Amino acid sequence: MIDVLLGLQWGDEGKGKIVDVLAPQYQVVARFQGGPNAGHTLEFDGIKHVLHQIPSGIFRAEALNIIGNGVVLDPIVFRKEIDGLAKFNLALTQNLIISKKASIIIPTHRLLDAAYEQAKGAAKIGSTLRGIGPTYQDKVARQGLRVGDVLSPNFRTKYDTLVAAHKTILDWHNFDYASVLPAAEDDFFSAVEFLKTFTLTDSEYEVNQALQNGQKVLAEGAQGSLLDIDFGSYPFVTSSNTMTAGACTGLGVAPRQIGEVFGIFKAYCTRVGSGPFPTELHEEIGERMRQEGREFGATTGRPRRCGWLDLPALKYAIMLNGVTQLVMMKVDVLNIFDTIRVCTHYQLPDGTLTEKLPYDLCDTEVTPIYKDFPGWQTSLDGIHTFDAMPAELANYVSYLENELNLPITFVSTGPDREALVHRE
Ligand code: 2SA
Ligand code: MG
Repeated sequence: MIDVLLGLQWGDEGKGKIVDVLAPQYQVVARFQGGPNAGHTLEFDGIKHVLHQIPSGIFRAEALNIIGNGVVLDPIVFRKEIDGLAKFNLALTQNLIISKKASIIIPTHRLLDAAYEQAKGAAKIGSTLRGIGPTYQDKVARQGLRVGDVLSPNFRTKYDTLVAAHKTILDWHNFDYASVLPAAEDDFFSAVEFLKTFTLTDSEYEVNQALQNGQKVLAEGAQGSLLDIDFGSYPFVTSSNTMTAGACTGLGVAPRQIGEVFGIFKAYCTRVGSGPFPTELHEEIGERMRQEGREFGATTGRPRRCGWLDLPALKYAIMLNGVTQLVMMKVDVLNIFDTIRVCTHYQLPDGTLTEKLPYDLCDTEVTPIYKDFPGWQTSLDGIHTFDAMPAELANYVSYLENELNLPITFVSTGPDREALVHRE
């Protein structure tokens, strides 16, 4: 079976840490969507490391890591990531393979991302400007470049054709590219040569062979369910399917092969980029949460918007993903609060209460209805069992399990690999 691990909110739930913790049980760890927009943070042995495109199983020597066909890969970022891993002495060329069917981000995709955002003005998505949207656009338009193309003698011609099309759009937007493109292209083509030193393959065969051999595969989601292109708060979403279903198309596995679905959520909510966020805290309390949780983009450094846990949104994500167990992250960030709030319902403008996400969350002003819990206001250091938790936290966790109808099998109490409560 292939297990899936994904974020149930707007990303940054702490997926990287949990993949790293679970990886020893898996022979294969695979990314199925997204690209260098992701920032998956891992901490161990006093080292903090951020991964963008490389699966978070890379630090476990036994695991084969796959960058799947659903990913959009930037060769320049890839080379930087590999360079950043050099000090860890990992057998990277053996432990990492890349789908030939993954899409390639080229320098003009980044420029287009910036041009589109600029044109939107105040309505901008708040994209990470990593070229994600334009690359998926070209994939769907059936004109994109794929990793396998770099092995073709026609690669340069294909590239030039695509860039010519991009330049027309950039010209139309009056967006300067002449001053930056030549240097970016030099960088790109040398990074492509570097990419060729890795195993580029039809990784759907590898994944299915592994499953047939009885190996365990973990699919690692990026961003979060509420940023999904179909079910997120459109248009303030990313350009891929961030949900369980995306693991099937993004790796080439059949839906019936899906086993456990680990749904990762933070004990509160954050969102980076624009778009609706019903429980957002604007005042001093949001700022305290941001500082305490070190809520700044792992890729862009942007401050993340912070707010209380949103159960209607969480229930929606659980439903869409078929979550089988929950993982609750960053609980220690709430140590400082005397009251912990949870949004149980939304009140619509006409006064009715709902547990469902309205179609037009962008235009409908919903008022969150909260239930308050007393905080535990104590450090959680050294706590590794549910029994050792402060009563207030135990109470809060069991309330959520009841509401969400699922077990919370891990509770994370700090960034380090070891700061974790696990219930068998
Ligand atoms: P994009 O770049 O086209 O995918 O942006 C579209 C929206 O998706 C959001 N998005 C993210 N949200 C949270 N975390 C992400 N990764 C980085 C991180 C982000 C960062 O781990 O912190 O460093 O700023 C991520 N990637 C994309 C984005 O904010 C837009 O709302
Ligand atoms: Mg992140």
